[in-house]
Amino acid sequence: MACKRGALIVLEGVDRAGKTTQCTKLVESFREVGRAVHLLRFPDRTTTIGKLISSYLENKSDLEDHTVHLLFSANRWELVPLMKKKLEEGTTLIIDRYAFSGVAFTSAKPDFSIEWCKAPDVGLPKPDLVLYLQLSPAAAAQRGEFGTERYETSSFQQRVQGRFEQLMDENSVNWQVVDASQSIDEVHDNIKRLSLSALTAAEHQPIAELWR
Ligand code: 2DT
Repeated sequence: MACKRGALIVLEGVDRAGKTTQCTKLVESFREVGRAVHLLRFPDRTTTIGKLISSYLENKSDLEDHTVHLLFSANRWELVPLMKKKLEEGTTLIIDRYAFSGVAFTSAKPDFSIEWCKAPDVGLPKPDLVLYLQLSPAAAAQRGEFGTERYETSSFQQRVQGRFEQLMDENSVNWQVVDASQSIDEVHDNIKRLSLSALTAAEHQPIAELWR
């Protein structure tokens, strides 16, 4: 590799852990120090597939559970050429949710195994760092009411959290748990420190493949 590539950094966690706020702050702080950085979020609701997903999440349409799982995965794959191009140009990608949300949410439904849920995402660009913003159900409840989208109930979110914990047991992925109950600035400082060291470690490594 001629030039240093960018790092692929993912933020995961249950609803209201502060992922979106922290993604924005991380992008801003990388820009301030002159790093090339690009923000992505999944689902990307702007594409044709993303619009189908968005309508499903807003309860405006129903989709069969396996089908919607595969659409979420397809919505990542359709962005892979762009992701690879950016990384190879030296741009760091900060991503709000990735395949781990895909597996955690679908496998929280009855009769879905983690193994089945992972299969369509095997081979995606592998994150150099996955930051898991950890928040207890009690702390999440203090942050106000859930929204009105599909999956936004405390019983479902607790099952999702259990699935994330199972995924984090695997050490093939560089998981780092961040205590999301701290202040926004404290969480940001932790995330920034972990991200900068992932950036340096990734620079001379080829882009790996997830779960392969
Ligand atoms: P937000 O747009 O508020 O993050 O909500 N989800 C997400 C899945 O079920 N599968 C996936 O692959 C991904 C990326 C999590 C999006 C909702 O969609 C769920 C919450």
